[in-house]
Amino acid sequence: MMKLIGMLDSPYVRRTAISLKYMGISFEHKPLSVFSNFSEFQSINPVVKAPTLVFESGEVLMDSTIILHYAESAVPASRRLMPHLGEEFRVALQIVGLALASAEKAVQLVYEKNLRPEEKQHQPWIDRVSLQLKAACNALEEKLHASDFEIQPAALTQPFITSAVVWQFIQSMLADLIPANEFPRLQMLSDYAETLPEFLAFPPDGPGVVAPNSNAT
Ligand SMILES: N[C@@H](CCC(=O)N[C@@H](CS)C(=O)NCC(=O)O)C(=O)O
Repeated sequence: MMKLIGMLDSPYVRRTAISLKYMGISFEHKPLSVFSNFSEFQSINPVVKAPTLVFESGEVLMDSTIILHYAESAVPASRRLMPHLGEEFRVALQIVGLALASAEKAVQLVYEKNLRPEEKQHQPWIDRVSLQLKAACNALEEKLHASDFEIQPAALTQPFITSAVVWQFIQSMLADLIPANEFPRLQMLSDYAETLPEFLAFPPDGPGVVAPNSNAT
């Protein structure tokens, strides 16, 4: 069976696990941390990036977008999570792009704050990344508002899975900077998504996760 390596406090790992489950792809989840399990992770993928997908053949894929791109090609059209054509596809790509940019900026801030000693933190960089994070969240909120998305199980496709997972991550790590009440659409989506079996099966505080604000991803 394929193995998905990485901890669920990573929004990239979590969106991949939830999406694979939605697509009906069987896999074993191995919650290794890129920090506290560095050597074990390195023996599986020398680049030590989470998520990593390991095939039975031993072949390795990394990067959530690449893994999900592969997964989309491995299931029948009815189980795919991305629309394939036209306007719907373009809007889906825009939403996923904004959600991933929000995740990237949030992770950069968490790494800057948790991995660097305080005296080595660089305020201009923190300011820049904070501004980019806010811009991405604002644009994502607007895009969700403008899209026809209705909150119901059938609508939980890739753009909304990724938005919900990323929003939960941002709220758990950076709620002071990005207050939930300023983003009602994202908060509503996240509240709903977190009640679904596929989300509950892969909780952000799942196996191996130490505590919020730790650097365990
Ligand atoms: N673009 C990548 C980002 C993945 C990523 O940055 N994962 C973090 C964990 S949240 C990681 O591997 N960090 C260790 C490192 O970058 O050295 C994806 O979509 O999978």
